[in-house]
Amino acid sequence: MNKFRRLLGNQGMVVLSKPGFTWSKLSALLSNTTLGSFGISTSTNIQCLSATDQKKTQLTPYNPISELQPFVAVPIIPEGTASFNPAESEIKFASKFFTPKDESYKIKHIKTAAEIDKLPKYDIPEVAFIGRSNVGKSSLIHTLFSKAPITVLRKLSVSSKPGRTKALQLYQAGGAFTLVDMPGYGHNMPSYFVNCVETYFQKRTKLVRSFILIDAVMGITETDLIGLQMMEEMVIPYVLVLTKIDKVNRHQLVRNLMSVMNYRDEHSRFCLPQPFLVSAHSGAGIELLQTFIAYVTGNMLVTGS
Ligand SMILES: Nc1nc2c(ncn2[C@@H]2O[C@H](COP(=O)(O)OP(=O)(O)OP(=O)(O)O)[C@@H](O)[C@H]2O)c(=O)[nH]1
Ligand SMILES: [Mg+2]
Repeated sequence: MNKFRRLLGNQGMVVLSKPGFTWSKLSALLSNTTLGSFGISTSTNIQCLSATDQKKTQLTPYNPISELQPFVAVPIIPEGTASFNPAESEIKFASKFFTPKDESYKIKHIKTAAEIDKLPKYDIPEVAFIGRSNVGKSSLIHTLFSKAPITVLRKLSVSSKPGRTKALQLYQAGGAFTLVDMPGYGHNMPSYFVNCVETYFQKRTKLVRSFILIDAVMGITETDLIGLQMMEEMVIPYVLVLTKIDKVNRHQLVRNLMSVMNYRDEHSRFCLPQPFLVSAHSGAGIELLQTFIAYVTGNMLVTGS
């Protein structure tokens, strides 16, 4: 039976031990051929900050986690693990990858496809956004690319009704990377969804990281386990992103973030310890996520704090 279908019928969680994590361990793990195509891109066009850019400026409170940590008894990013904490100049630099310049660097929608064989073959790193229907995948990409031309943004259709995105949608930023918007799982899932998404993760060689979106209003639900267990079973490194943080008060956010941290600590092996908190509406956490995408796709180095 297809793995995804099996997961849909199996809401029990697989308990896996969590190894100690550091950025260097992750890089080593990712450069290991056993994970091959899911590693950090080895592209040679990594860009470095200029000498002026490199002058570290003070970090700004751009990361919603720093504002939340004082209200959470345990460290949100586990002790002994490095946090992704870029300097302000690095964040500014990363935003350029999400901004069209001229003919040489455009943000464009390049493909709609429900079958993996129809996707373009190229040497550009991809990151994929997955999550249950209505969690905010298309909205998040829309905000990441808010400076893209309106024709591109219109393609990123958003709806309060679940099941809006019906196929893989590829958005490319220059030759730097491609963001993949996926159909959501759960309510109204189209019949071809299982093959389309599962085959993508099995075969897409340029995928460097997956972002699993979790609704901050709800915390981790049974439907979210579909994607989470798929990543664990397929040995795909992924990052947890809490969406819609503008919709919750601090108390709810802490409670639902704890559900994400509990899942991470007890059931995940391939999840980055640091969750990202974002709002596609207020823009909170967006610049940090842009910087992480530019970094993980091998387009810039981040030395941070
Ligand atoms: N308040 C708030 N609402 C959001 C946010 N992100 C998305 N939404 C709303 O959530 C609903 C679903 O958003 P989509 O981006 O279409 O969700 P999706 O995950 O792409 O959904 P499917 O394509 O159906 O899988 C829309 O009504 C959005 O306006 C956010 O950060 N804050
Ligand atoms: Mg969508």
